[in-house]
Amino acid sequence: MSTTPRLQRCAHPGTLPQGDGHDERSQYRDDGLAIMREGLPAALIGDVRRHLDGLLATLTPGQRPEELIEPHARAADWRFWLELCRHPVVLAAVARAMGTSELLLIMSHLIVKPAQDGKAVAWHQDITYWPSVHGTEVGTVWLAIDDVDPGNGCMQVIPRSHAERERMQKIETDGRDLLKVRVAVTPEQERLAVPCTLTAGHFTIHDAFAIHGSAANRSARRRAGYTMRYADASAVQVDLDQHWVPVYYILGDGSRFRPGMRDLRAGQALPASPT
Ligand SMILES: O=C(O)CCC(=O)C(=O)O
Repeated sequence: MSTTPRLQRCAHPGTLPQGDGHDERSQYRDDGLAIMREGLPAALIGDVRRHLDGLLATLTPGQRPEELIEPHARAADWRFWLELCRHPVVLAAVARAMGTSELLLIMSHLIVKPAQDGKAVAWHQDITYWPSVHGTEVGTVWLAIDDVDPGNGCMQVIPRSHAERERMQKIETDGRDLLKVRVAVTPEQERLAVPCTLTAGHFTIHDAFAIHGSAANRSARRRAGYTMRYADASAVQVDLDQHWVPVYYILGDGSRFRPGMRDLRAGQALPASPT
């Protein structure tokens, strides 16, 4: 049975799926992509935009806005981004989609494609980028900060490309895209790709093996998104010495907390320092 029509339907903001979480779990498990039915409040997204504008104002000449890496650990306003990563709506959605109640926050990245000259992100699988992450159950939240659609280079995901759990070879690109490498995708796969059209505040979750990417932004509209990456703490070990940012134990009953992690479950104070 093809699941593509369901995803295409869900990819439009007016028709985000309704349900009790079962849909999200089955979409994520079967398709490698879940489009969440509940978004973040508009007032919070207004704050996110203000914080983002503040970061963009500090970019030095030559620094690309697609490369605002780990703001929850590196930005002057890291507290804001870290709190966003443990927003209860986000955590509940990730737990439902991934089918776990034990979560680590392992990374985050603001990918901002400015109007007219936003870079493409070539087809890739996230799982091949993190040598310190041992295990495969990692999901990425892609939170829309602006309204995003194919016109301004929204993310596209190839449904069910995660299913074989196969790590594909990276091939060099011409270097004009963000990653400068890609994986080989057939025309048939490309035809099936689902555009993640989202209203600001809504978000998707994709599996670390799912092939995804996005086109350059040549439109007059900015395309900003915040990716927050979560590992299932019951299935993934992170090498804390090798990992470049702190690992936060962000949801769970305490059984998967390990020395060296930071406990950031609901009710825990933010750390004194981001690193
Ligand atoms: O923002 C994009 O277009 C790509 C995002 C991405 O590659 C990721 O979230 O892993």
